[in-house]
Amino acid sequence: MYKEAGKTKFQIDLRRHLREQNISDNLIHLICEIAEASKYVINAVRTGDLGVAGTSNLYGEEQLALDVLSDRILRKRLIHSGVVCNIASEEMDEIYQAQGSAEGLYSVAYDPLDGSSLVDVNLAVGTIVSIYAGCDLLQEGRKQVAAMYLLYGPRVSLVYSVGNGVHEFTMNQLMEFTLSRENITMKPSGDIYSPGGLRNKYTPGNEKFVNYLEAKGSKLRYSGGFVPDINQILLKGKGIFFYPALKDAPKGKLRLLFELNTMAYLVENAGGAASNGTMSILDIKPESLDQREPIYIGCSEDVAKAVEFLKG
Ligand code: AFP
Repeated sequence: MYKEAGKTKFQIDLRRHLREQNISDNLIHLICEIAEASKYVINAVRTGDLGVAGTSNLYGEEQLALDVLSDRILRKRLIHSGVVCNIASEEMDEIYQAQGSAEGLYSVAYDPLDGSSLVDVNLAVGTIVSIYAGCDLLQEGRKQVAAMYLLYGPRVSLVYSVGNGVHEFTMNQLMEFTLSRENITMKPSGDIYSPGGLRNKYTPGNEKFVNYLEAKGSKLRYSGGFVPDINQILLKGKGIFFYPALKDAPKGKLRLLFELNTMAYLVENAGGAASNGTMSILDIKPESLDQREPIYIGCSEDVAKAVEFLKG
């Protein structure tokens, strides 16, 4: 604790905050290792090659050099953490086994650099991480023991939950993460909307939902980066992000394991909701690593309204 300009401040760092949660030492170590790895990812984002890698990922999408490098940074750190069993990444074709099943280990699913195609135009991007106890990565999102993302914007922030509130940390000048917001909570309804996908490919229910949002005066806020778009809604505590099923993409675009489960866990823990239009994202039992789902995520009443329009 120190005094600055007459104010008393508590500089709580990530490790200290984690120690106050009722979680294992291994999980504390793992979350801190991911936070450490993010410092190298930021360096790659800020100074790395903007070209393509000449390879493609699990979805057949062309990988950027930054995707491949960020993936290597995260994976290496996870392997050396000594507390990880299985690792799945949006950038890898299959599960990587760091070590065999043993008591107290965790498995991790992550997107090392979500929104990487936005780096060349200097928009915000992020890292998205889901952590499960044991070696099974195809568990319902509700079974996550921790969810976190890192946002690389004008500032670097880390948002995490271990099921006991949602907390934001901001990187300081010493590159340490210190607590900036504790127990983030969302309002029941909001006035921001972030709609993914081409509108001329929307189904009638989605079209009606957008008309409803515009009629109620919601402002359009969409950057094309899932992490900054969700961060805005979560931290302002209001609004809805959706990437619906499209006429030519019945499962939408976003990935259940690498994008949706993490954000659904964080938003639900902040009092919001996340649905694929028929059920909670966190109750979906994944069938494969590359599963996609439509998503409506944000204030609970706004998500409920979307579901109502889809049924209608
Ligand atoms: P990239 O990683 O290929 O840039 O995709 C980013 C993303 O998965 C997610 O961050 C955005 O919410 C979504 O795609 C944006 O998709 P559209 O470009 O179709 O709006």
